[in-house]
This record gives sequence, C-alpha cells and structure tokens, in this order.
Amino acid sequence: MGKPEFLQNTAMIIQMKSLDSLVEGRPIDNPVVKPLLEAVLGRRTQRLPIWIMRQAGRYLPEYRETRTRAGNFLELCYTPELATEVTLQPLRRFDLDAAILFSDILVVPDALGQAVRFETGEGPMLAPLDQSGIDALEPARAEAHLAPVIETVRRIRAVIRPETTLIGFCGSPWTVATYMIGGRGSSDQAAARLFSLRHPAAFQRLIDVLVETSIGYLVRQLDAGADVVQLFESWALNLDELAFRQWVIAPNRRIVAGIRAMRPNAPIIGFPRGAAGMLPVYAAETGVNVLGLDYGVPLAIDDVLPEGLGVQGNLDPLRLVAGGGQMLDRARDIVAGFSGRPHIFNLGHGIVPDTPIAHLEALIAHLRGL
Ligand code: 1CP
Repeated sequence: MGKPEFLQNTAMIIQMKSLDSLVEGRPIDNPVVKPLLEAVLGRRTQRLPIWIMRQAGRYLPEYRETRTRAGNFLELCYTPELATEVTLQPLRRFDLDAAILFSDILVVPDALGQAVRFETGEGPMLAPLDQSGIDALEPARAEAHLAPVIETVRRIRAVIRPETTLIGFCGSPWTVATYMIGGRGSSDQAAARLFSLRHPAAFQRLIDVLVETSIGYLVRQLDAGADVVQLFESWALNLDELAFRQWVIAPNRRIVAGIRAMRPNAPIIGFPRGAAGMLPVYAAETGVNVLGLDYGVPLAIDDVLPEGLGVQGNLDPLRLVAGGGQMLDRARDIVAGFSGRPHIFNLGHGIVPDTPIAHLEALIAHLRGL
C-alpha cells in the first residue's frame, strides 16, 4: 500500500515535530520524541514501538510480591505508591516504549457504588445489577473515588523517561456492563445480552452512565499526564451486527467525541476484541487513532483498513508461552504485514501468568534486531 513519501522519512518527521513544538509554544531545540505516541498520531518511526498488553502482572515475581504486600487487588489499584511501583516493574526489565497505568477496568463500577471484589484465584465478583440497581448508581461519587488512580498517573509521569509514552485506559461501556449485569466474567456474556434485549431502555441508561463517567475519567487521566488513552472493549465478540452497532460502536464513538470536545485531537486507541468483520466499521465510525487487533484477525486486514490508520497487536499470547522459533517467525510476519502503516507491536490479548520471562526477553531482542 503506497504511503506519502514524508511518512517514511525520519528526518522529515523530526522536522514536523519541531514545527508542532513551535505551534504549541514548546522550545524547539529539545523536542522529545515518543515513538509510540508518534505511531498513534499516524507517523511512522524508525524505532518499532513495543508494549505488552497487561505487561504488569502475575508472570512477574516482583508483581506477586507487591500484590501480597497490598493485601488485596483493589487496594493495589487504589494505593498510588504501590500502583506506580507495579507499573514501573516491566519497564525495569524490558526495553518497552510505553508504561500502562496499573489499574483495572472494574474500578469504574466500584466507583459508581457497585462494590467489586477480587477473590484470589477467581476473577472479579459483583452483586449483579437489576433495573432498580441501575437507577441507584451514583455517578456523582466517581470522581472522588477514582482520585487515587489519577494521582497514580501523575506519579508515573513524573518518574518515567520522557521518551516513554504513558497509556491510560478504561473499559468500554459494553464490556464493563457485562460484568455489572452478569456479576462476573463469562464466556458468552449471556446475562448482559439477554438483559439488553429484554430491558433496552434500562440498559441504555446504564450505558449512558458509563459513557459519561468514562469521558470524565479519561480526560482527567490525560490532564494528569497520560499521553494516550485506550478503550478496552474486551467482550466485543458474541454480538450480532445490530447489537454491535448499538452497544459497541455508538458508545465508543460518544466517548471519543466527548473526550475530543474537551481535549481536541486527544490520541485514542480502541481495542474491540473479537470484532472480526465489524473492525473496518468500528475504525471508520468511532474515530479512534489506532485499532487494537486480537490474534484472530488475519494480516490481510491491512488491505481493507483505511490508509494511514495505525494498528496495534496481534501476537497470540500463547505463542509467547511456548516460545522459540514459532514465536519469532510469527512476530516477524506481523511486523512485515503492517509495514505499510503506523504499527505498534503488542500481543493480541493479555500476557498470561505462566509466561516465561526469558521468552519475553527473546521476543523483544528479536524485534529490536529486525
Ligand atoms: O490476581 C491479580 O493480581 C489480579 C489479576 C489482574 C491484573 C494484573 C486483574 C484482575 N487486573 C489486572 C490489571 C489490569 N487489568 C490492567 C493493567 C495491567 C497492565 O496492563 O500492565 C489492565 C489494562 C486491565 C484491564 C482489564 N481488566 C480488562 C481488559 C483487558 C483484557 O485482558 O481483556 C479486563 C477484561 C479486566 C477484568 C479483569 N480484571 C482482572 C481479571 C482476572 C479480569 C478478567 C476476568 C475475566 O476473564 O472475565
């Protein structure tokens, strides 16, 4: 796919960066280039930007130690000192281009007054919402409740290298709603799908609360120092076209537009996991800068996505668990497959706890040598 010459020319990119700096009134002699942010903004860079989905977590012994110290998982998310510490852990070990705020998508329901518990060895647990529960949510308390997370963003920004991009995030409304209605994770999201069909008006009210809360939450993350924000739509699978448009595309589009109404040009990554045939529509209609690709997406998606749209992904996390030649070969093919557009190397879903650290080291060394 042909690209304008200037997108391939690093010297020009640096010049353009300097012009940006002039426009924004920053000193032009010291423009700090963040390769990952550049890619999100649609510019190809010499250095391949890399981060790993869920890069802080149980595969790291130092994470397990800090989590034990925190007592429980939500305490870890709400204690800025500890959340900053676990955010930095993968950056100390690996040559990565981004830090991602350590938190969870389920701090939002917790902030709205639907208490969330994380039992060790099990996923999240919530008391499932019914129609009256939706109307009892308390959006007014969310900002104060989430203040420690914003403080964590501030602390991370203060200590990471200026070249490192800081990624903030929240869950997209549909994905968060599947936990709020179902009370826990499930493989088919049947509880939320049925609820949305039986009680569309109540479900729309829930989505509206999540859209509004997410806009405010992400704008505060950007103001505290996040360079980019990512919308995790981890359960975009299992929806028919109509439901996908109603509960995935429309709310994500409203969040993107709502953020940009307050912070024009805010860089946003969308990750609609499992969107499959709806990916091009999602990209065109939500307005995200970068599309996250799960590992089910074929490399040939490159032919049908809008020219210049950035992509992120899509290595199967189990290739990283197994390691060796198959992992390195697939990583090389992914990089080659997206060489015609801005590309951020990542996994197609979160790294899993039994991933050997040596495999991640080998993967990153391989990518740096390409
Ligand atoms: O036991 C533990 O220590 C908890 C494991 C854990 C961790 C490390 C959970 C519980 N959440 C997190 C952190 C987390 N969650 C991050 C920041 C870490 C980083 O990237 O460095 C992020 C971005 C998330 C986002 C998240 N939480 C998503 C979207 C991404 C995805 O994987 O699809 C989802 C769906 C959740 C819900 C959730 N939180 C935790 C678990 C085990 C789950 C999934 C439950 C399920 O399968 O339904």
